[in-house]
Amino acid sequence: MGVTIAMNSWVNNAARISAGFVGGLVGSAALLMAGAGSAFAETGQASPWQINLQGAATPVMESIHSFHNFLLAIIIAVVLLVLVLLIVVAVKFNEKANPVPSRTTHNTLIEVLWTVVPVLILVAIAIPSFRLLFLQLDLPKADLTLKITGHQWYWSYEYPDNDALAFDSLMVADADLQPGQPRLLAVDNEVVVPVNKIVRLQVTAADVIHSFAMPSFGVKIDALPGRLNESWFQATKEGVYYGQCSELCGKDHAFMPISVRVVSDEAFATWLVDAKKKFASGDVPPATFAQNEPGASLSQPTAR
Ligand SMILES: [Cu+2]
Repeated sequence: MGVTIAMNSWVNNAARISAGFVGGLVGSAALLMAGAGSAFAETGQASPWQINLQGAATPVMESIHSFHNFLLAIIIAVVLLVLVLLIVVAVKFNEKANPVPSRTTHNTLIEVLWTVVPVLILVAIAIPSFRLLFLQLDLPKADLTLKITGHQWYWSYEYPDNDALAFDSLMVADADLQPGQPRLLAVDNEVVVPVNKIVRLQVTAADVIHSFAMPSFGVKIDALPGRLNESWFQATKEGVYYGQCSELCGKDHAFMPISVRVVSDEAFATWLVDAKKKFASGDVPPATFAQNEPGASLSQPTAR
């Protein structure tokens, strides 16, 4: 009896596991065939069992997606070709099937082909690759500038176009998480930007090298002390998007997330008014404002 139950549950488990495995394979195959990809990836943050890039919220990230899918198709074709060749060689030219091997050493046509075809493949990859690089690196005329400074271990943001509004953004501790706030990603003060506007990023660091990375925006740029790096994004969908520091920068490297809220123009204008009041009233440690106030002492960074 006990054995039967154990056997049954074993069989059930095995069936479930294999069904899951087959389902996963079929799902992956369907995904590859559809070339869609976003089915297994959320936009704005990572999702459980994610197997693709995060969904795109900017034109740059959309281009990264299509380039990625294009490369995937090429890679699959190359791997299948090599697999077929290996199988043909193993079946047709093994010792049993082909006891007297041919003494052929050269075939001009094949030699030209295996040189020219890879060159053509590389050229086909290089053209969209350079196009994407130019899209990322050639900054369009910006509607808004956002200055980002990496600190050990938090980010601070400035809006130079808007009365130098500035604030720090720290991770929300586990104990303080509100419903809907993702763990290790939610922050106390989110960056807010208007939808469809081109945002120029000026990225630097105050202490060590950090990296400002927003997967759904297709942005990842180093934040270096003493250097101002530039990048840009144009978020085309409203929502909250998360990113993280992507350069090992010290013991709390994993705890300096980035949260960007993309809102309508009206909501952005309202937020600006509120934020200017909020962050002018001393809610922000003086370090952020030190450079704007002559004589202000350089105080300690925010205690965590
Ligand atoms: Cu960092």
